[in-house]
Amino acid sequence: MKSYFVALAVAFAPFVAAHYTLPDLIANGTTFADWQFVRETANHYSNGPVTDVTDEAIRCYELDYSATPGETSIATVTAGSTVGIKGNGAFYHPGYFSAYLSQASPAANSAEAGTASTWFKIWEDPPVLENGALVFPSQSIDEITFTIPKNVPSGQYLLRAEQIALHVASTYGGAQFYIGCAQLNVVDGGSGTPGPTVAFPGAYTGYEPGILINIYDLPSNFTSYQSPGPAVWQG
Ligand SMILES: *[C@@H]1O[C@H](CO)[C@@H](O)[C@H](O)[C@H]1NC(C)=O
Ligand SMILES: *[C@@H]1O[C@H](CO)[C@@H](O)[C@H](O)[C@H]1NC(C)=O
Ligand SMILES: [Cu+2]
Repeated sequence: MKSYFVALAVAFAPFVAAHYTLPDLIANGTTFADWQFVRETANHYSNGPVTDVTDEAIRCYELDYSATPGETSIATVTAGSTVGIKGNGAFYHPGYFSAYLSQASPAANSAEAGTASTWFKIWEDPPVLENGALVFPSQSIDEITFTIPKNVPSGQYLLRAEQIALHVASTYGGAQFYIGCAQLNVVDGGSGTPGPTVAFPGAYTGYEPGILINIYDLPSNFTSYQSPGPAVWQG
């Protein structure tokens, strides 16, 4: 049965090559197995994006909201260490990448974790304006890495990585959200007060200038890409 699905996935691969999932946590210099520490997402076969920012799928895109958290392991990581997320292929589309943390109560593998306004941004990789056009640093690479802030309090967290692909974002609902949430136990943390915090859904309206944008025809008065969502917590 399993090999049947593998064969099917390989057969369809040419048609879905432009889409991707974010299944692998990188920690301690190791890239871990698909869905070991990242909650398996509903697009694990289709690789398709979330496009409705008001849908609950915008949070972690779980295959099953109640069962998937408990089926996923929790990775212990040290505050101040480098972590990351690897895709199941290159991030083919041009987009805005960012990462958020949420304190996870009662635990990172509980369905309740991250359902309140508890998410703060810890990293971003925005497009940059060069010679009048946007350049996308995360495009065509297959992994991103960043630091767990040294001052984040120790405890259970969800780590949410997201690329907002902008290749067809000139109309409302066109931006494509590629999402993965890893379950973490952060140790050796500090006494910072992370913020500002937002909820998913809730963080985006879909009308932000960094989400509803024609990247191929920028307005003449365009000066820089405006990141959607909260500012990065400086720790
Ligand atoms: C990473 O290293 C720390 C410190 O040695 C260890 O406690 C932790 O279990 C490791 N995490 C993973 C996911 O292997
Ligand atoms: C750029 O121009 C558009 C329309 O001409 C206007 O709506 C927008 O506010 C302007 N943006 C800035 C940053 O000045
Ligand atoms: Cu795609």
